[in-house]
Amino acid sequence: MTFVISSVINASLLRFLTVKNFFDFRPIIADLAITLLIGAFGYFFKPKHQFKYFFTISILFTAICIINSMYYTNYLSYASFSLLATSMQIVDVGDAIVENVMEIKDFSYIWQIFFMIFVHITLKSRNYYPRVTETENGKKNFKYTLLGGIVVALVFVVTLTATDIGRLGKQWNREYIVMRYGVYVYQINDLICSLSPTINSMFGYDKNAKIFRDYYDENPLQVSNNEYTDIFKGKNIIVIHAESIQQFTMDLSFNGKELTPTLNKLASEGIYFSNFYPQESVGTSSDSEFIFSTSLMPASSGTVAINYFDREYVTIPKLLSEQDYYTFSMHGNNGTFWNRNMLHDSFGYDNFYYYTKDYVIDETIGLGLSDKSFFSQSIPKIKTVSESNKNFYGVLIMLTNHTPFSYIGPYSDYSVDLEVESIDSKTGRPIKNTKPYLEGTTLGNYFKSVHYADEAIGEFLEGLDEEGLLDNTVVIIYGDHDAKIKASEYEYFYNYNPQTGVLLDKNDKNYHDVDFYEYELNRKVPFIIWTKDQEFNVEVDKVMGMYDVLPTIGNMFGFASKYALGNDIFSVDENVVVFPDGNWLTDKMYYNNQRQEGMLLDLNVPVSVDYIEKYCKYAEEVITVSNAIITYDLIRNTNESGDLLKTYK
Ligand code: GP9
Ligand code: MN
Repeated sequence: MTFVISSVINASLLRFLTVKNFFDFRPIIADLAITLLIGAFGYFFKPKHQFKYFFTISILFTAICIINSMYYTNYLSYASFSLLATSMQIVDVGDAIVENVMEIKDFSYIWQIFFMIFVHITLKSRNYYPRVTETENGKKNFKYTLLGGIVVALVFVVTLTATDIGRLGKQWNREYIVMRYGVYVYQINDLICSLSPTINSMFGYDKNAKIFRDYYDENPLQVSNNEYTDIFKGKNIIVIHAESIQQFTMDLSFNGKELTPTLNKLASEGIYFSNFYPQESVGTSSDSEFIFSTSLMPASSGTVAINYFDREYVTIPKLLSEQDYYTFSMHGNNGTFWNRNMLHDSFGYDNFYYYTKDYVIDETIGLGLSDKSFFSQSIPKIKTVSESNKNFYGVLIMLTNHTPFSYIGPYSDYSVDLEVESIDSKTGRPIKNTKPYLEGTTLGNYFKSVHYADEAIGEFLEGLDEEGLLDNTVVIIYGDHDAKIKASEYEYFYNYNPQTGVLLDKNDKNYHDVDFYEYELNRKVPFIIWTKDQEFNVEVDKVMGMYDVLPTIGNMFGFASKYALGNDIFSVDENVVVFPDGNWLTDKMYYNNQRQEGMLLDLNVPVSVDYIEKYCKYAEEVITVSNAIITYDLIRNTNESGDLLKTYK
């Protein structure tokens, strides 16, 4: 009883503290069924040993709640066994986790363990175990408890809809599954699904190969023909993967100084996509690299970088190799992080320059080589590449602006407090005063760090220019994902007035509350295509996702992938960005597939139920096809002739 009740309470508590669905009894019934079914097996043990069984399961269940609670704080989703291999990457960002992820509430589930011990000691002191050993019929108790569990499970099953069942099988809508089935069913189901990459590649191949064929038969490659077609054909490309830079930072200034003067300048001189969204999942940086390079979605279970790097993908480096480009990547962290040395090999880069192998470690910030040192050491390498190749494509992956952002202090003199000037009454001279605002906060450190990154990009471009490397080169910059800063940090930023020292109360009518939709929409990142001659100068505010990059720049440089799931933004009427959890965004609506509710972006432009259904179906289709490719290696397996790239223009 203690085990069952405490487990059900903890599972409910987890839902309250994460998805906040307070009034749904259905997951409670599922939690009850699972704990009864698992609890029944306790009767296989003699009463004096039963505690060990229930206690072990309680520790496991408590751990599930704690881990999921922490995970939810960071990713707004739930943990998965498929990420065990991936979690080795997270160990490397350990500081970030302790500083930013753990909260006291994550440990509120521990009471179950103490409660179990307390009840056990009480029973022992009352001589319960010897007494019950004489009278207890273990087999009978097992049977009745199991039967009880089955009846409760049946009651639960009756409440399920076809959508509920479908989503359990696919597992990408994790929030929905926990809301509907409770955390224990979710985690057991996740274990089964996580083993599925191995099991899956043995089963279900034909079904997925058909899904794949049908999709591409219905959606054949549309070769674009618009004013951007081939505009940059034959030019070199330098891509800057800007770690954790969000678009809204470009709109900020402190004390009259722009936060991102370099990005702002590039945006105003080049092609600036101001409504651009990352689509990464738990593979963060590595997912963004993957989506950018392939126009596919990230894996729903595990990560491409760790679990599926060895599949065949049609990538930008491979497509440009067809045009005799020398392709390379560069990074100031070690080559094994995110399995990059394997992943980049699989992407088809001719070379991967990294940290310990190719760079002198003369300045370390946070995870590795500082961005400024990384860039300045990269310039001569790019120069050498340019001298011996007709064209090159180089991707430079930045690092310094990585959570927890707290290392930036000594490298930044950008103030995020309020600096005010006043007149000294004695001397009559102007003096500077500082009023505390964001110094010392995570968001404040983030801003300082973004400013550093922006400065590093500026110095890099100057250095390239001095070497004449910008003359025939297109520079492409993208933020890889958001900085995963908590909503409460933004609320302080918006609601504290450093001038008056007043922090608005939550009940104040002017209080700026950062709700789910505002938070999600604010996750957008910059995407800029810039050339020194500023020939193409336009702002594109149509909503766009990372998977639209390949088709969009492919049209400009003369390549295309028939497996691309995104669109050339200049050839599509209405674009849709599908997120890995099935949520989607158009210029009219952000739809939360987890909760099956949406927000209109313009109240004067309503959408129909058909519209929502159409994009929900589309989101599901795109995620399914992408997973089929990734899991079953369908690009390789369906192209036996091996001339994958020959089918492009
Ligand atoms: C690590 C860097 C950061 O090398 O790319 O990765 P992230 O934690 O953002 O996935
Ligand atoms: Mn990253």
